[in-house]
Amino acid sequence: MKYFAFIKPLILNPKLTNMKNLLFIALIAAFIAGCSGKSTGTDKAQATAAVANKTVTLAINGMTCTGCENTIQEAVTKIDGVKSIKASHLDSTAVVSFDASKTSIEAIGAAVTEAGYEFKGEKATATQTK
Ligand SMILES: [Cu+2]
Repeated sequence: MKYFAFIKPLILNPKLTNMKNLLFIALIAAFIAGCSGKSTGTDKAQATAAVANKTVTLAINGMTCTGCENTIQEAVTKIDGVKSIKASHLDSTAVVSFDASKTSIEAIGAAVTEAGYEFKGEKATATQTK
């Protein structure tokens, strides 16, 4: 808890302990919590391989920040058969691993479009994993 060590003197200093500072501390805590809980989609990648796993890089336009990445990751993760997704607003891509017997690039693209971004199709060659 290195964050707590930083916050502790702020809490213990009586001069600083007023409502404004408590609010400030709460905002810092919320910010830290928000940043560390970011990579939800990628954790699924560890659950290894069913039958027809496929990993593709998709081209997606319209992402401007990590919030956009999260929006797309959440939308695509909901699709049955999607194993993992890592979106990058810097590259305008999303690397998606999915079970091709359960879903398709088309279905993933539809979810991206529905989330409000421009799906530009597959970018790199598909990798077949067993
Ligand atoms: Cu954004």
